[in-house]
Amino acid sequence: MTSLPPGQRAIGEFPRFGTQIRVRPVVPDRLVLRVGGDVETPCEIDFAELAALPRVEQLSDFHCVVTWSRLGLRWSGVRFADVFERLIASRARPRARARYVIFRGFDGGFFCTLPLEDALRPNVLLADRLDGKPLTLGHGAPLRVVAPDHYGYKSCKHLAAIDFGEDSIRGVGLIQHPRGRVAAEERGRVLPGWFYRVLNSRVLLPALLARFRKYQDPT
Ligand SMILES: Nc1nc2c(c(=O)[nH]1)N[C@H]1C(S)=C(S)[C@@H](COP(=O)(O)O)O[C@H]1N2
Ligand SMILES: [Mo]
Repeated sequence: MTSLPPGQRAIGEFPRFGTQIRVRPVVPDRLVLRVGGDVETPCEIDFAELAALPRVEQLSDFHCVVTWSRLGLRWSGVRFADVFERLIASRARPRARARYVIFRGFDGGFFCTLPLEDALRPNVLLADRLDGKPLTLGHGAPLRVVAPDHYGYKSCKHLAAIDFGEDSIRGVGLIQHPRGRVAAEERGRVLPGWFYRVLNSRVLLPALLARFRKYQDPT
């Protein structure tokens, strides 16, 4: 929380952002997480079961790959590690070769991958509150991933499903880095971090921030 990671700049606001700008997320009637992919038993986790896990509150910074950062957000929710260990591991039984988690949102097919090892870090949350209030639709209601050590595109909003698999499932194609750690500037697949840094900050940042400021409320 003290200094910014390489190539990032702090902004005062926390804008709604992402790839699904034009999609109006529709919250499903039944609040469940579907668990599937390379598992022994695909299953569902009811949101009520999440509510029985220990609640945590966490202050963390948020770093979007296009180079804006928002410092000191106060999230609350449950740890993904608790969800995995207490609900997913015994019920779904992911296969040992499935080293990646794929998080899927219900806004038009958004998904992202994280190595399971990274997703199990204690600061990776499934959050339902931000700065003391229920998550807004713009910021990923009813439940979103928060992975502060990874670029924002790993923090899947509107979480609907958790699949297990391999890195061959490639998120946003060429763009998404399989790991996406901020400290290592793993901004994108194939090209080095500095290349995406320059491209993103000069081209994507101004264009996307301007557009998203118009679409803060997706309702
Ligand atoms: N479901 C979903 N999750 C998503 C996105 C999205 O478009 N859809 N965009 C990602 C990107 S690129 C960023 S920077 C953050 C933005 O989160 P925010 O809108 O709460 O600022 O969400 C990430 N998670
Ligand atoms: Mo982002």
